[in-house]
Amino acid sequence: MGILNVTPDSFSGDGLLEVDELVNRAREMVRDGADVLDVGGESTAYWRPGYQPVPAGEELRRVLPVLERLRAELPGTPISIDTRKPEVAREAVAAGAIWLNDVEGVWDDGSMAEIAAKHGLAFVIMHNRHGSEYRDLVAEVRDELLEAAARAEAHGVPKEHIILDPGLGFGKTGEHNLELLRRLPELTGLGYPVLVGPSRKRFLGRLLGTAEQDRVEGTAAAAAIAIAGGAAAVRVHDVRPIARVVQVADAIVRG
Ligand code: HH2
Repeated sequence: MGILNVTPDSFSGDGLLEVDELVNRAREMVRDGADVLDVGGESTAYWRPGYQPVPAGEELRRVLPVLERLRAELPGTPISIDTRKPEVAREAVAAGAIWLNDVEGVWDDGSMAEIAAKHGLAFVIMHNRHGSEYRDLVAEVRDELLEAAARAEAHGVPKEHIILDPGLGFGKTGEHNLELLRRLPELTGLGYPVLVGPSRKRFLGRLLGTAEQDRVEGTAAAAAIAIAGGAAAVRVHDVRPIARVVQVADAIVRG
């Protein structure tokens, strides 16, 4: 999954607001091996102190022109909308998105699941938590993901449309992220495909002492371990190198 951030403030420094540049980046990602493109109009930095939230209208002004161009110019590539707002999800679907990626999916009250059910979308439920206190990290992440999946199914999302994501960096310390990657088989064995998003994240920067744009090798290590741990997909900024890493890791592990 290639990341297309239509934002001025994404943590990784890759955000763009210019539609032509985003479409060119999307083409390149598809050429380099991305199977899905994830378009987001609000940085998940929204939980940081002092962050100015992006109203739905502004988020839509950012993402709709990109979605429309991608639908016209890359018709064979599934497009995902990365949003936590139902009103954005609805319009994004009308503009061609067929995946719904909700970083607050684990807290969904049914509004997102109903949109996913009504339109037959793939629904990514990401784990998230305020604070990073756990008694038993992997068990709690697993149980909260399974509860959210059951709620989505109760709202009509077919089981085979649900994808789970441990939410690296969301209510997790660096150590938590490493443990989730190390113990990923405990999540990938639950009967749902698992998506993992390690790309350029701070836990890699802490280990390597490098800035966001200099974390591709760290992302590669995490992506290979995720694939070896049974992940079905990884969400990344640097598609060209990581698609190659994933291809080889997959061939080694799955034959
Ligand atoms: N991480 C980010 C955003 N969305 N979605 C899923 N399913 N999994 C993730 O790990 C995930 C996500 C944060 O990364 P990015 O989009 O690069 O940054 P920002 O939110 O600052 O734009």
